[in-house]
Amino acid sequence: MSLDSSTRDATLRALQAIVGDNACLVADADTESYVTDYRRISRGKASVVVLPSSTEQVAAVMAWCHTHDVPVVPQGGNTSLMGGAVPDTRGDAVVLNLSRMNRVLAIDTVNDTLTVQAGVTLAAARAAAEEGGRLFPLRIGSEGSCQIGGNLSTNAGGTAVLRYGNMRDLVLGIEAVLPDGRIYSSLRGLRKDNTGYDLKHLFIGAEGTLGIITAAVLKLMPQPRASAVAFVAVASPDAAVRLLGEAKRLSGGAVTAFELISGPALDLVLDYLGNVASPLAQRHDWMVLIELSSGADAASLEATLLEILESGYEQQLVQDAAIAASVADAQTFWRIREEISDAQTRTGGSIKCDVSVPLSRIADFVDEASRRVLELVPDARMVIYGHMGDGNVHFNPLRPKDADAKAFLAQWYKPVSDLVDGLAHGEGGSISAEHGIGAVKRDDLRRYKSQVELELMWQVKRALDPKNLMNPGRVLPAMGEGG
Ligand code: 2HG
Ligand code: ZN
Repeated sequence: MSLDSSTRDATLRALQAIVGDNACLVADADTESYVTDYRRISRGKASVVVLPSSTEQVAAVMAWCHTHDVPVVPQGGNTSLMGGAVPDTRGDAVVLNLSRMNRVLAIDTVNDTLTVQAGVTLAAARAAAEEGGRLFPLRIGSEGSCQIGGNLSTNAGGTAVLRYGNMRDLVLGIEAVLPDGRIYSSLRGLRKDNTGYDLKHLFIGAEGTLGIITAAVLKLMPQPRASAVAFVAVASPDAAVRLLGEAKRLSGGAVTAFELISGPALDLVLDYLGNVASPLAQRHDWMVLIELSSGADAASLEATLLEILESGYEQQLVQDAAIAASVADAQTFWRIREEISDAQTRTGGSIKCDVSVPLSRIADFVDEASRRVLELVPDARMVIYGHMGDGNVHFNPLRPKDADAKAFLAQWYKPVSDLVDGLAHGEGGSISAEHGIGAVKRDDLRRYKSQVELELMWQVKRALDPKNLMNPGRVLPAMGEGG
């Protein structure tokens, strides 16, 4: 069903009265970037894109949409990889984008908290923390565009989860507008509060299907005094896991990041970056990027890193290593790691599987899944990388160089992702470790969640959003009876 023009006009007029004419977009040229997803895979339609500037405006928009049965798609920086932040093609939904709600509201360096509106970018939140002499530790490649509201709605992870946890672990309270316009708030900055259900967790990771997060109180951490970074060639995924064990043991908890990079992943990103050289003299099948950080001074932290690498050499886990000798070196190592995703997007034809298994199973999983995928598609480039320290890898087989991207995906996307997801599930793992479900993985949930889990998800959904207006068609698979 597409929206008739009188309904659209009525919606536009009502929203303009709430947020002002300039904060409502309808022309195709103006709405294009709000209805197209980050990977340019799905392009939907919106009746209106609305950009409120306060929680009260969000509440008024939601109340109006609720009364008039208009679906709402909440949107932050629109960097989702799963198509969860753009509307479908029906054209009846309002996209509610939070970019204008980008104020840092308060920093409390005694309570170690930062209170922000949802449209503050992750980079801006990190900068505000730094200005106050603190660290906000969430770290993901899209930090310049992604927003705190989206980070919360997807329970974002990234490269520092090993040390600091996911977004869910980094928040003390939120404010959210419910589908009917009521405002829920737990913006109190409490580290202890056992007064019944912790309702904020319903909205975190819900991808905007239960309400819209409009503000949050984030936890701040002490800034580490020093960090030390190494780019290390390892003998195998198993060697990587054992090296991580050594690093944890010898550093006493200073391992901040432990990222796996396969040979083909490094080839791809170096090709994409053009002017950046590999930190290592030779090509290797497997590498890890290790970062330590702590309250120790730089010299002792580097000594610890050396000790870890030496122990790795002795046990034949490590084949070669480059230690960053400067901040610029460390930035280059990290750039190489962080640009792999964009290198894939630009190349086209990559099958993205964002899987996690218990750390104790990850090495076997990577070996087995690689073997099985190569049996199926012998010339696929095995771009495998990511947060090995969390048991989470981006297992993203890429089309052979001379294959057409579209044809490759049409033929192999489903068989390969079903194979990889199935293996991860068989190891007690997850088919979406950190990217969420959105539209892309929605129907797969039916296979990987139990009936009880799916029923509970729908029961929560119906309790909060009985009209099914919030980000409809996302996250929850339709269920035979009553879904
Ligand atoms: C990363 O770790 C991101 O770089 C993106 O989670 C991963 O594009 C991907 O598959
Ligand atoms: Zn990742």
